[in-house]
Amino acid sequence: MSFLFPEPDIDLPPGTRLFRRQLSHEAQREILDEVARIMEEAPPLRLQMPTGPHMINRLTNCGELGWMSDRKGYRYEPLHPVTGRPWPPIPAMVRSLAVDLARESGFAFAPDACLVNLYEADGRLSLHRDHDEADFAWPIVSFSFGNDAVFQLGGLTRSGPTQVFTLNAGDILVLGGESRLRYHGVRRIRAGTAPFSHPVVPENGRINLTLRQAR
Ligand code: MD6
Ligand code: FE
Repeated sequence: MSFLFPEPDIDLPPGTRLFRRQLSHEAQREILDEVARIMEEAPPLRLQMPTGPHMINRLTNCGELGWMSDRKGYRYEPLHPVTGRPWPPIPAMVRSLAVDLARESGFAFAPDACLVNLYEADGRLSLHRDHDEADFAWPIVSFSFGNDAVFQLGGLTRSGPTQVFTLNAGDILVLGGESRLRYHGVRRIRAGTAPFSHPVVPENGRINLTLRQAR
């Protein structure tokens, strides 16, 4: 397949690849239609963190495994905690694009989990590392929809220097190799920046899909 914008427009550390505006509006709409079906089958949840408070953003999952959090900790589970049903499959187009862009970035990848993050207008995600997966040789590939996110990419320690850049609708971000365990987060959502509206994207909000290989 061909990549529309293979060169990053900012300096990124090794292992981080940003494929800007990789998805056409038509492709974004198709994927958001799939997200609507996923949300019907696997209703979004506002999860509790192991430390007690609830997360700001609601989330759901698709794939064989779904990322979960409650008082018992962070983990991957094969069943939705409320419906008891398996998570719906990862949309084929999303999965194959993620595998292709991971390979293009130098990483073998067989995603079995996809986290769907739903940001309202005041949504954000504090600085974190994704470290509940079995092998950090596998990258994480993330897709952005709706309004822009002000994304923060930090270092390998929480206090390391951070770089701030925008994730636009249609952008695909790969964190692998020496960037796999970099701290990162979403500072805020920029209202009024979505390229189009879609019933599944919250007003002035954003949707993010992150594909992982958990096992
Ligand atoms: C987000 N992304 O973009 C949150 N994690 O809403 C992530 O937490 C993330 O974009 C691992 C790898 C890429 C990511
Ligand atoms: Fe993350």
